[in-house]
Amino acid sequence: MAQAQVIKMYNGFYYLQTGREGDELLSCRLRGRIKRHKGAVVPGDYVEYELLEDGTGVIESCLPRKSLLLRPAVANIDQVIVTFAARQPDLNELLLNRFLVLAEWSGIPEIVICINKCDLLPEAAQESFLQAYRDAGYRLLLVSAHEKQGIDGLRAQLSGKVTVFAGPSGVGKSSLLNAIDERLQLATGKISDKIKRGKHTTRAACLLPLAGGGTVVDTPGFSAAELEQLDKGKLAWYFPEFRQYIEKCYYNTCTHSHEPDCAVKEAVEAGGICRERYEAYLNILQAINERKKAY
Ligand SMILES: Nc1nc2c(ncn2[C@@H]2O[C@H](COP(=O)(O)OP(=O)(O)OP(=O)(O)O)[C@@H](O)[C@H]2O)c(=O)[nH]1
Ligand SMILES: [Mg+2]
Ligand SMILES: [Zn+2]
Repeated sequence: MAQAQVIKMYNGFYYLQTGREGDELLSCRLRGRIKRHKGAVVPGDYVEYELLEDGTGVIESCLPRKSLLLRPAVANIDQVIVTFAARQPDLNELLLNRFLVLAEWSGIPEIVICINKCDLLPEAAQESFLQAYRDAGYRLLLVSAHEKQGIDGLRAQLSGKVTVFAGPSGVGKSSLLNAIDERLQLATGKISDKIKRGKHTTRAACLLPLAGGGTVVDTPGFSAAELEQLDKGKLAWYFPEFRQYIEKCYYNTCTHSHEPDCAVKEAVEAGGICRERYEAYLNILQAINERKKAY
């Protein structure tokens, strides 16, 4: 049976890159028996398919995945670029932390933070901007799609990998991809229009091959990353700079919130862990606790 990769998913159709004439995508339905559970096949998946007489296809099965990002659902990615704007909308650090936890949880090997719209940030503020995240070990790229600042560095970061651009609506994910490869011509939108229409400019995740090598996934922005299924015992491990302290806590079930002799809390007091990051941890922990109670 033939195999191909799912490039996008839209209105119940799956579009496969089959390498056929004209590089045209093959639109497919799922075979009834794999249809049942949501997320059975997502963009990035490699599938086995059968060609039908009407020129469409039917997906018979999904091959094993290397990785799976849950929100947005994309399989087999190597890297997430968590994208936010320096301004417009103002950077919401709590939300940034939620995206980072989501990416760590998904087991994506490389996580990079990209801050767009740096043309709106005074130059003096750029140097120490988000220092806590650099200290935590994240690569931080400060860029501007409009001023074409930092675009070469971003392009180099994408080469040879499958990368997802994740982040809230309106931060400029599509604008950045257009700046990286002008052939893409992705639709972008004014924030005021997005609010009026209550819709995102980008509607569905789609894999896009880049001129300079590598593949990117443009995704619709979303505001509330869903973390409720996360195991709260693992949450601290998704904050890389906490890891060296976790096993030094007195209780091995320590949640690093109210317990005595907590090495994480001590590190916060001593300055080894940044307070904003610790507060983001507590906030997400509380959200998990409240959701669990609600069920
Ligand atoms: N000042 C400034 N504005 C930018 C920059 N990049 C993008 N914008 C503007 O930000 C707005 C949103 O850009 P999009 O690229 O549509 O944002 P998006 O993240 O793809 O949004 P969704 O598809 O809804 O998730 C547009 O009005 C862009 O012109 C930048 O570097 N600087
Ligand atoms: Mg977009
Ligand atoms: Zn602890």
